[in-house]
Amino acid sequence: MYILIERRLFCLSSAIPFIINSETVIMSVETKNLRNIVLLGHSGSGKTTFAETMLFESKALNRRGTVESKSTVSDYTNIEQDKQTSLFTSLMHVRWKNSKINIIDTPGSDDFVGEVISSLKVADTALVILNAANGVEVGTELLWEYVQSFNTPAIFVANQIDHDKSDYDATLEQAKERFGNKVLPFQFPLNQGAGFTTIVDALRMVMYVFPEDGGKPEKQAIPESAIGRAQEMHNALVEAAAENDEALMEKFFEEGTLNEEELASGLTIALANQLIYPVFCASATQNKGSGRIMGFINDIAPSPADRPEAALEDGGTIACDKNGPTTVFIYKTLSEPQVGQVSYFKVYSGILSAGDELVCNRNTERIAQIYESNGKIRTQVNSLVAGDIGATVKLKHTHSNETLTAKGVEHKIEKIKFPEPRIRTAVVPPSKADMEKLMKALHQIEAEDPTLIVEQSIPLKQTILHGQGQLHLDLVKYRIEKVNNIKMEYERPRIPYRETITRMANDSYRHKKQSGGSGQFAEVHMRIEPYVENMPAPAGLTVRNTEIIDLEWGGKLAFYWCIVGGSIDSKYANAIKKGIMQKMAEGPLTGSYCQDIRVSIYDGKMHAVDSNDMAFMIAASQVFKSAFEKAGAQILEPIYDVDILCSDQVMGDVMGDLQGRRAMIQGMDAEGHYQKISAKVPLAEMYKYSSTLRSITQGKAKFTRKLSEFIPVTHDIQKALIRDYNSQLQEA
Ligand SMILES: Nc1nc2c(ncn2[C@@H]2O[C@H](COP(=O)(O)OP(=O)(O)OP(=O)(O)O)[C@@H](O)[C@H]2O)c(=O)[nH]1
Ligand SMILES: [Mg+2]
Repeated sequence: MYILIERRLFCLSSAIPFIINSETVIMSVETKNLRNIVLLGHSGSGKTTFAETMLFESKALNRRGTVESKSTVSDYTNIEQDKQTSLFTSLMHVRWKNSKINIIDTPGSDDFVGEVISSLKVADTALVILNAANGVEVGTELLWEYVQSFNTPAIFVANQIDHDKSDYDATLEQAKERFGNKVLPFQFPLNQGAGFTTIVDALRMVMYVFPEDGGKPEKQAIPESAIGRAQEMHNALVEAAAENDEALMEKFFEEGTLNEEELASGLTIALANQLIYPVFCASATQNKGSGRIMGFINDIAPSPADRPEAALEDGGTIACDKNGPTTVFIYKTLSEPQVGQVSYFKVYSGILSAGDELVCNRNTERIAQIYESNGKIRTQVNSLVAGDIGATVKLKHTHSNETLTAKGVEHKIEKIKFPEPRIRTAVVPPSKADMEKLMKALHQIEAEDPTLIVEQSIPLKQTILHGQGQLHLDLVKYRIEKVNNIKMEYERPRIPYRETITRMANDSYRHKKQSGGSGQFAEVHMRIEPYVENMPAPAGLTVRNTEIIDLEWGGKLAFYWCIVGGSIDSKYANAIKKGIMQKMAEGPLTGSYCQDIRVSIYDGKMHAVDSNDMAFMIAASQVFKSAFEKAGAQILEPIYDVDILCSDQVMGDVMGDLQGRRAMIQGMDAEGHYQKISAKVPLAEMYKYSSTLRSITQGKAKFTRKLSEFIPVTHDIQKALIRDYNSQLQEA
């Protein structure tokens, strides 16, 4: 299929205006010719620079930018250029031989793992960039878990071979050790380090010698000194290619080798099924090696149609077929100055054409323009076929992680699951006038970034942001200040404590008010006890009715109606329950949520004229408070399960720091070259943990956390918390 493409100017960033002339080009794009590649790897391994060299080598660029001169195609936003690191995924594409290769560059920092996950969702091959001077770094190991969970075929690139400290063999060994024996070298450098020029290619059995400033290499015969190693590698590749196809295996046994076509066919199967992880070498800064890797991607990497069918929300699957119903999944949105929301998508099925009307959640969206993208430069196209990745602007109703389909088609692509937040902060409330603007802006960022959660906490009386790390939260602040022009400060977030009781207590309260006409009267007798599942019925009471309520903040309220002889009409039960719930939402000790309490209403009084729902609500709330205080009231604090992955050298520092955080170490396990420490840590001790961990380990550790349980605080902490709360009440 040939698509007419009109090339125009689109300046979407406030960074540097970009101008290109209008022209019209004809390009061929068939699903089988598409290659969707995601660049992954530890921060600083060279992903963005590698993307730049791919663009340059394929002539999509005529001048190569650098991260240092803030001129790469991928890192085009001001903040990425300021920080000299990628913060958002960025979509680019090149033409190489028959293929259109879509390239998604991702940030290596663990704070932006959401960007990695959404890119892996739509990519068909991962290009894992290793820094050959550092070997396999912790960020890459963590990313590998996601590559595995998406079953994405992967190719390793040992980058920075020109680095003084480059050690290809050590990097290869580490990769085998961490990622298994499917890691298979296709190349090795002959002269790594400052004078790097030469790569031996064991697939083609040829040597590539690069000019000093990189680019197209000269092919030469492999020298005697390297032929043995090259042949050994080649044999391993031939064996790997033959292994997964009976016909190839037979041929291999008969003839002891395979021809080029057979080799390609076997390797294609092996790569697509994650039976091999090829390793290549490169220097991104010196523009050496990317051409061969793009050639391999063109020849061997799977097209979107070669991957398993995509999972749908309803449990079914959908084939990547241009004749299927148009199905478009938004994997990322980003608002940009002067443009508004840009939505990045993959066409999972059918053909998306400009002007199409598609449906998402019963809302019709007209897709007015479709773009191919190279960072901030977007080129308008008429249509994109199944498997292709592109961008559109100004969608009104459709957000990240949602599916647009042709009218009458109901299915949805299975949503991306994002990890739990790892860090929280509170926002210092701005002026009343700015508050509304701030909340709107925060919710806009939240809609674009599913790893950010904005919570307006009523019990904590704070706006809390939950994110992935300090850098992540700093980025939110930067965007609010620079894009929305609202001053924003962070402060220490309060802790969501819980309150409960430790023993049984009985109490009663009479609410009586006589003011002018009709008065208010209600008397409630209540027993409260700590609630545990399957506890025996309250001793000495006659239970008429029971209700176990799951509280929205966690834990339970067991509400027992034990009135005999009609001392309170059962029509007031709901009002009584409401009064209790009101108090449970603002606990008697510190205003925190209460949980796991059984309340039995066993006696009371009512008045024929003066009793009403309001009176019973007040009486119930009062008696709950006074009974609670008699029942060994206890404050509980949230405890998190924290898993830290770190290298041996920094383990002592990580443990020392944990000890200062009241942590309870649960275990230590070796994971490859890393240690995994599992600990239970009170949330109150986790403030700014992500920056502390980064600084004490120089970035050589990563952590995840998950709410584990609420446990009682010590007597001293409880006293201090109650004192603080009471002084806050007096100040208010
Ligand atoms: N010597 C050498 N330096 C490189 C090479 N590739 C990248 N660098 C340098 O490494 C640093 C990081 O490069 P980036 O391309 O920003 O790395 P990245 O993987 O995109 O980093 P994040 O976006 O932070 O995850 C820059 O200073 C690059 O110039 C290489 O092949 N050789
Ligand atoms: Mg980068």
